[in-house]
Amino acid sequence: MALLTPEDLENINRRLEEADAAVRSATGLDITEVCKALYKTRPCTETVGIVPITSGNGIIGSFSESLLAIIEYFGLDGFITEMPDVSGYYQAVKDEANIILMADDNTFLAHNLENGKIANNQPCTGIIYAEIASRYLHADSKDVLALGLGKVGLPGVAHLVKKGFNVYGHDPDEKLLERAVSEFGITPYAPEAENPKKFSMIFEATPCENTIPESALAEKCLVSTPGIPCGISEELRKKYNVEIVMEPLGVGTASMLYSVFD
Ligand code: NAD
Ligand code: 2YH
Repeated sequence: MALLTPEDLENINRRLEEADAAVRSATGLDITEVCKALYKTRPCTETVGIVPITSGNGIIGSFSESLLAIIEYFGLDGFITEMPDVSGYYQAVKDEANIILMADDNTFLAHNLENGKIANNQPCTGIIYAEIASRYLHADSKDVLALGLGKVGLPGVAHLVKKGFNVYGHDPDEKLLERAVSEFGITPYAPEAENPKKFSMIFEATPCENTIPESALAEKCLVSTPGIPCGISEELRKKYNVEIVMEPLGVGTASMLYSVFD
């Protein structure tokens, strides 16, 4: 699994402000409003305890600090524990955190200690980026292209199908594609077809560059993508006047937090 790097997290506040503006332009709602509409929850007076975790590849410089900046951006109080791991968890609970945020190399979770709700970053990220795509104000139909059907992409696809969208999907992993077809009834997308379909909404969740074929791009389409690096080139973005929502940590974290609020 790809790990975030300190470079991915540079200027997190500016990235969040830009993402908020992009979400507002695409959907008419800001990130918080999309979260409230999605989960029908709201913050109360929760304090978030952020516990650095040393296992596996260890502490990522600025990961915990970025999480603190993100929760403050969304108007919540929080703190980073002095000690990592089990000692940090103990301190977070003793110091009256209501929600714990912590991540190792595989799992990034939010756990609300008051109501027991727990969230995993991958599905929460997929669901909110899919929700943003589904709310595109300039959509020309209910057809959405989903590229990448892995741990982030598949929950996003399931969410779109549940909302009544027609999902066209692609993943070079045939097992994942077959699963999305059989479980969720999506239509396999074939970019090499003679008259490939164009989309006004694209949800991309891959760790690769240049995944979005030029033939799929409708003029002024929306690309909603958590993928790192970005799946569309600067050249194609300009050529098709593409609107883009893309941010490395904050949008997915907001989705996790709202999914564990009451
Ligand atoms: P994953 O490995 O489970 O899934 C990625 C999928 O993309 C794989 O199934 C792979 O076969 C597929 N893929 C590769 N090339 C493709 C192509 N050309 N067309 C279509 N599909 C292609 O990974 P994941 O956990 O789902 O994460 C996906 C991306 O999202 C990663 O870059 C990850 O770092 C990123 N991510 C971002 C955030 C965020 O907040 N921005 C949060 C979580 C994950
Ligand atoms: O970046 C990651 C993994 N890719 C899981 C996230 C799921 N999108 N984990 C962050 C590890 C943080 C580290 N243990 C720390 O600094 O606490």
